[in-house]
Amino acid sequence: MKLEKFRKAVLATGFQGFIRLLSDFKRLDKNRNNTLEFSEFADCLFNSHIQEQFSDSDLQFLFRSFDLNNDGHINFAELMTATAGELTQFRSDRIELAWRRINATQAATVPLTDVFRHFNASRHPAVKQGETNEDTIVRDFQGTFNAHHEIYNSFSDTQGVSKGEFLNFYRMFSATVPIDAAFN
Ligand SMILES: [Ca+2]
Ligand SMILES: [Ca+2]
Repeated sequence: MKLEKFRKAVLATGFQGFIRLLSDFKRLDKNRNNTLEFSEFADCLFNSHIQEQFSDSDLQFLFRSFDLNNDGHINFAELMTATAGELTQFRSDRIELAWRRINATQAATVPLTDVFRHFNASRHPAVKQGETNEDTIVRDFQGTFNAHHEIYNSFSDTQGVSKGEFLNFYRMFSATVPIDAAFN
């Protein structure tokens, strides 16, 4: 299915694929209204690393699939939802648990620095297997979280991370940063 093909193409490259998708979104929203119209969306895929796998009719189909509320625009949340797909109950419970650990006082938002402070790369499978080191994972995590944070908040200058934002980030990233081992 086309949507599955798109997800796999983005997620196959992990952090890098996702960062590219984020920067495409930002760059190709030419009229700066924080949504992608069809022409902007088509540019996004044609100019990225995954374009060659989609025909014109695929793009039309994807655009309609992404535009969940059917208003002719794809906003960032819609793009994320379509790309990340549905979480299993198990994953979603683990993400909730991590959020409660970070946000012990149950505030509406937590500072970005609190999210970073709780992140622990030492149990990441790639670190354990000696494929990479903790510094690299931490740098990737912070860079990607920051990029997501800016877009999620429409580039308004905010330091707070909401639960919705955290869940959204991890919906996308459960494939590349295993939540089970990630937070103290
Ligand atoms: Ca736009
Ligand atoms: Ca829409």
